[in-house]
Amino acid sequence: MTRNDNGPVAGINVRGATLYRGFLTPADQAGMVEVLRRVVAEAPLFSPETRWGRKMSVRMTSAGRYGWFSDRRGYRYIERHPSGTPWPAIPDPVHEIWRALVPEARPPDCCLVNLYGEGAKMGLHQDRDEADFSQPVVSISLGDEALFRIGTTERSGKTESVWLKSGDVLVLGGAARLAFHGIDRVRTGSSSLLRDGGRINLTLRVVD
Ligand code: MD3
Ligand code: FE
Repeated sequence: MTRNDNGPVAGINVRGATLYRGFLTPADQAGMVEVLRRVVAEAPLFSPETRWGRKMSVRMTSAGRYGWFSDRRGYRYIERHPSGTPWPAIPDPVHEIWRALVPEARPPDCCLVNLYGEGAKMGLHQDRDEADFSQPVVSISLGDEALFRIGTTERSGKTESVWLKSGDVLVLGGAARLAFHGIDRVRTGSSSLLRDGGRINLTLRVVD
């Protein structure tokens, strides 16, 4: 990653979250897609079911000690891909982004890879399956633009929407760590980063 050679970058505040626009250069983004292709080759994408038995529109896989999983038995972290093999290691360029933006945090032990194809979205939810909410979450956007919505720690709280673009990185710490958030829609064809189109989001978390 070459992005930080020019010194610190500024983030903008979106309801307590910090958005680093274009944190990754186009070359960084292309390199990231390369390493993610290797992750997906080892740990193929799958479509989890919600606890109500509905198939999620987002396809996903993970890297790191833990992977996020969901089925009728509920949401949880598991130490193996559904095929039974351990998750691949979190790629070095992903660790570099974490260290650059949240150097004081413990290293992430889960890198969730979400792939949004045409029509995929993610309903408003909180990330609260982790043990230590003092640790931040870092989210990396690649490919097509997505309309991201973030509110407060209450489901009915006021929300704010922002388009996340390829190369943007979002840091969720402090009160924003437990904010409700989701993806309302993806602008299909807005980026040519991914050969087959769509959007990838990497969500880095400390699970233990
Ligand atoms: C705000 N992913 O995987 S990224 C998720 O784009 C998830 O795939 C979305 O929400 C996506 O759980 C949103 C931005 C994001 C990620 C984690 C957060 C926002 C967050 C955790 C707390 C608050
Ligand atoms: Fe989330």
